[in-house]
Amino acid sequence: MLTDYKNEKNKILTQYEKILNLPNILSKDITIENIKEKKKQLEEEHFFVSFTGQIKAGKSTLINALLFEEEIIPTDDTPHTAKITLIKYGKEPRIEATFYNKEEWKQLKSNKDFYEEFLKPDIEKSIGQGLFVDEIINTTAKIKNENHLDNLNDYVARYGKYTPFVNLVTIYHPNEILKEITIVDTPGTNDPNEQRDKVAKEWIHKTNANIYITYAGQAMDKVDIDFIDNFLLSVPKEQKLTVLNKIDSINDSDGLEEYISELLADTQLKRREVVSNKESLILVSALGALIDKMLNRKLTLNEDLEYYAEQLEEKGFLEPENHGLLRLEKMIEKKLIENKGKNIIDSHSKFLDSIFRKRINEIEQKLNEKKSSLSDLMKSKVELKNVSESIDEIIKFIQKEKKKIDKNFNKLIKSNLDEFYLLQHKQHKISLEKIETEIKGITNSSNYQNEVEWIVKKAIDNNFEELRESLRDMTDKLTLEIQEDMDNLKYNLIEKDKNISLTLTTNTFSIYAIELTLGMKELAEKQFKGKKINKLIQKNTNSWQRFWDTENTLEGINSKIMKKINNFFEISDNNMREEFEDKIANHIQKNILENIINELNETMDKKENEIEEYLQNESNKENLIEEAKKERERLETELKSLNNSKKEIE
Ligand SMILES: Nc1nc2c(ncn2[C@@H]2O[C@H](COP(=O)(O)OP(=O)(O)OP(=O)(O)O)[C@@H](O)[C@H]2O)c(=O)[nH]1
Ligand SMILES: [Mg+2]
Repeated sequence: MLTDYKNEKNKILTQYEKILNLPNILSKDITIENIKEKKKQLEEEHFFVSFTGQIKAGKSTLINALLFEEEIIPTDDTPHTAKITLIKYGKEPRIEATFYNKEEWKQLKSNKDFYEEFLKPDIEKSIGQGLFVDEIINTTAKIKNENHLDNLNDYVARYGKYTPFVNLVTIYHPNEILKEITIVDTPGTNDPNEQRDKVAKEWIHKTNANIYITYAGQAMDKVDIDFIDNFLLSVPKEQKLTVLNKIDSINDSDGLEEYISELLADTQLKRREVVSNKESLILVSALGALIDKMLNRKLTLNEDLEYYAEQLEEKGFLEPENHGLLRLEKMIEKKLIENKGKNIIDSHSKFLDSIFRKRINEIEQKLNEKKSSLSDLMKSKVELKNVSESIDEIIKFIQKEKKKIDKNFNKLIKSNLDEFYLLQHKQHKISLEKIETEIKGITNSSNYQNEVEWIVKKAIDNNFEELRESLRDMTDKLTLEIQEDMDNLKYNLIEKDKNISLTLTTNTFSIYAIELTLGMKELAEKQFKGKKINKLIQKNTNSWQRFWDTENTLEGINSKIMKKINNFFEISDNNMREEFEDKIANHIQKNILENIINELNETMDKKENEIEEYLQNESNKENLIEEAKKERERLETELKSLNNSKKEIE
């Protein structure tokens, strides 16, 4: 019955072995220790089958019949099994008792009611037998071994010498079935001792399968129903059996039939799927089975058993077909062990599968990430190329603009100055006409020189005042025009690249223009006091003075001096033109154009650096792309080899 399971188990163990030798099999969630641990779990796998039920149902008797074929674990009319008892495979029979450690003991004693009612009387009995608590309860759990089973009573039975201090008892026994299952005998669950009840119930959850024992005469009363509701409803059908014990206690077979029919008809039980049909209820006489086995082994029966043997023999319950143990054995194998085996095999197969699945998923995920990062890299490489091209374009644009600005400014200056000179010329003409009229009006020859001087000086002053006005107009206009040019440039550049920031301001020129116009007055004085016009008047009027009265040539003298003055104005016009041109052009060149060019150069430098950076990035990107491609190939190979290993192992 176990061969299938064994074959499957060995197959999985070999698979574990192979997997442990595979490179690259470990994923984030599965470590080598996990796999080893799982393998060990399977190697040592035991099915824990717990025997549960009310007190006196016959759990211990049934285990004795099933495993030991003699009375090994204590049974009695009074509640007897006081501790959880594990029965495991061992070459030689022995007992291993684990006592409570200090911490556990303290906790146990902290339940005052339990202590007063159960623990204290038991401890006192133990002390009466010469035991010292401090000797047994230590900081770490103490394990006591006995290399025979004779003194089992001392550990598990009520009033056993060590029983109050025992946490768990393990019996080792050479029965072959124990190689496959570990039996757990539990204290009766309707024990008034709550503490013991709790421990028994906890163990039901730790075990892989459960055999619930109820007994004829009192089967499936409220205690049973409560127990089933609380602990057995969640256990899958394949992992539980229900045993009806003590069938010998019902007098005739008709009575038994009737009793079972009643149980089957019970709606409460039906609803709980505890006994759905005859087969689901295993009928046994544990006592009959035990005695049968003992007699077969030719063991001597004690007085009690001798008494029961007589009665049971009379009723036929020493016959295997009547005491039903064989039926129970078969059911344990067929229903629990085989199913459980399947469950265990399934769970390990699933784990094996998950080892591959997780790793394969991991690699596939990495591969997908690589693929998408690769396509991102490609995309960004194209983007980079676009960016660098657009920067290139900006640089070219700036270079063109630089040339344009230079040319434009010169044109602007020239056209504005031309306009200004035209005005100046007109103004001179007006001044000269005024001078001429006034000179003609001079009647007194003795004061001629002074008069002329005064007239000319006044005209020059006046002239400069007028010129200052038009100079201011001209510079204002020029400022506006330059600013407009620069604003256009700024706008065009920002259109091309939002990150470009330029100041490009004409402020220095507007301030300079005010200075320039203020300086005009000074210039006028310099023109006059610089003695050029002054001397000219003196020199000419001096020699003409002599002819004033005699020749009456005033008209001639006036026209002569006017010619000189005209001439002077023309020369000074030209000088001034040169000076202005120089000053304005110089200032614009130095303070505005240079600034603009500098700013543009800086922007260009920045952009050139950006291009350099992008080019650098681009070559980095190339490298990254190469790396990503290699990694993609590597992952693809790994995936292939993993899939191959998976097929091979299966
Ligand atoms: N007539 C009869 N008596 C049985 C049968 N099985 C067990 N008994 C008796 O029932 C009493 C209790 O049996 P145990 O095996 O100690 O029952 P248990 O379920 O282990 O009880 P606790 O450990 O106290 O929970 C003992 O006196 C047994 O001899 C049976 O099949 N027929
Ligand atoms: Mg018992």
